[in-house]
Amino acid sequence: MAYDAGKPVEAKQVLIIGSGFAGLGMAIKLREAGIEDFQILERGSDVGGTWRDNHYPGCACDVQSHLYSFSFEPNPDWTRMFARQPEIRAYLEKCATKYDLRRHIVFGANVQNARYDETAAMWTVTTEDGRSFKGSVLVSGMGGLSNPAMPNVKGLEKFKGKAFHSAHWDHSYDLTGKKVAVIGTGASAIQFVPQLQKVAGRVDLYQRTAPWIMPKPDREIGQIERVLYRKFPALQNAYRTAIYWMLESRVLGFAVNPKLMTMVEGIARGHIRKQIKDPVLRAKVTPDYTIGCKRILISNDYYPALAQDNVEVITDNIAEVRANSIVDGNGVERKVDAIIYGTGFKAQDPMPRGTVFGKGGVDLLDAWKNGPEAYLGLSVAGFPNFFMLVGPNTGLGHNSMVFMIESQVAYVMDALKTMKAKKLRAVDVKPDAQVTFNKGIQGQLSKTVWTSGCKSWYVDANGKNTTLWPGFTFVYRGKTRRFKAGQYQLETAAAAAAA
Ligand code: N01
Repeated sequence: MAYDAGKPVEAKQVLIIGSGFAGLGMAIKLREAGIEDFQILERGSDVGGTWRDNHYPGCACDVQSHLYSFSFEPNPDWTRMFARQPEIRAYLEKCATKYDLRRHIVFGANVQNARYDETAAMWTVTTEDGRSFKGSVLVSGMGGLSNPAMPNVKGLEKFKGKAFHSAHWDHSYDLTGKKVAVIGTGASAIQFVPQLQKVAGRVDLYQRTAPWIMPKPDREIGQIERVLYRKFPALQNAYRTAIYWMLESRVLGFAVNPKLMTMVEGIARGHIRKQIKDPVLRAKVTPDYTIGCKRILISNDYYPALAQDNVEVITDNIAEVRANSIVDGNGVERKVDAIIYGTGFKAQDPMPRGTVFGKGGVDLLDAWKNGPEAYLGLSVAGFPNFFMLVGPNTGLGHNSMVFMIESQVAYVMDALKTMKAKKLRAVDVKPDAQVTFNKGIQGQLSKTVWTSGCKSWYVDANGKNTTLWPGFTFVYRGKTRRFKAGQYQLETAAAAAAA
């Protein structure tokens, strides 16, 4: 969408930040409801969010694509059970085109801050390049994992070779024959290390904590199967439903009875035994915490890659990075041409201080002194007309985030409907509703495998889990089906006019 700097800012009914699954899903439902008065602010130059930004070799989804897609927009053309990044990105681009969303998107709009004006009941969003946008309702579709985290390692800035984060993969740098250090062994690293191993001269893989890895039930989806899905959408839908329930059943182990994880751990141990023969390497890659405490990963090619001669798994901490080498905790120095950070994202700090200001100019981070929290993961007291998609405690370790996003979008849609019907100009969740909701969440979380004693990005420095939904996703769907007007302070347009 063209932006005319000379034009006065026109207030929209809804401003959306981000055009990944969340932002696009929100926009599609707005258009379906006949609401055209909205704008999407996107920092990149195209849609896709995390699936546009992450394009490292081997990048793929670890949730089956029949389920990791919008329920209202099935894709019979998925070529694999677990689609790879280019296909998922293309799917999102196709959604943007099909639902004619691009004319609502302002690309290159990197949000610097958003401020709520109580007098006007209006959000003003300012972008890094000084532009302003206004909207009565602000929907954040920024995602929980969009800002890369860098490791805190001595001497990092002294490194003279090539260095990049997996979320900013530099494809122009030829890794062929190079000595490459990889820091981190999370979901991203286990996908790119097998690709890297094939071309690099040597890979030094710095592992701080071994991840639990299960076999990946991936396969190609052949032409005939795809034709069948196209001809009989009910077939694909039935498959989607079956996958949903299969994944949902995993909550029983994660959150209901963590003892059930012992069986899962057995499968993961078998996976190591089958794919790695060297007992020393086996010992290095075998985790020492309950499976599920950190995100369970899936891969068929990671362990075989580690077993190759040009890969070394280093479990000693990194003591120091020098101009052309890395020194480990044992004092061993290894020369490297490049460092790739597979060190994940700032999941605990979804946004920096100075980004969102609510009533009275309060910074969201000051409202979150005890860590991020929101009512239903969507609304924060003191931040009227602000809805967070993929907000606090709505992440998943067991099922498709797209399911959660669709639940949240439905809630926001019902909020807009309610606001219109009751002629409300502002809705602000009541502080006690937020407190009660979060007490319940934290109570449930305390009994789950995620608090069984490991260190993960699910929990903050104080051991509080601010990222995951503690149970069944259908329970969340039920809670978000209707906007809970009774839990909000409602400000009518008439009362505001009379004041
Ligand atoms: O990041 P991570 P990621 N020294 O946080 C290590 C999603 N995702 O980018 O475990 C040494 O999982 C850190 O070590 P430790 C998915 O939700 C989805 O891989 O903290 N190591 C860990 O090994 C996923 O969970 C898909 O001890 C350091 C690694 O870096 C999330 O994104 C695909 C270190 C970070 O792992 C993040 O995944 C990919 C240090 N100083 C990602 N600091 C799908 O398929 C950190 N580490 C949908």
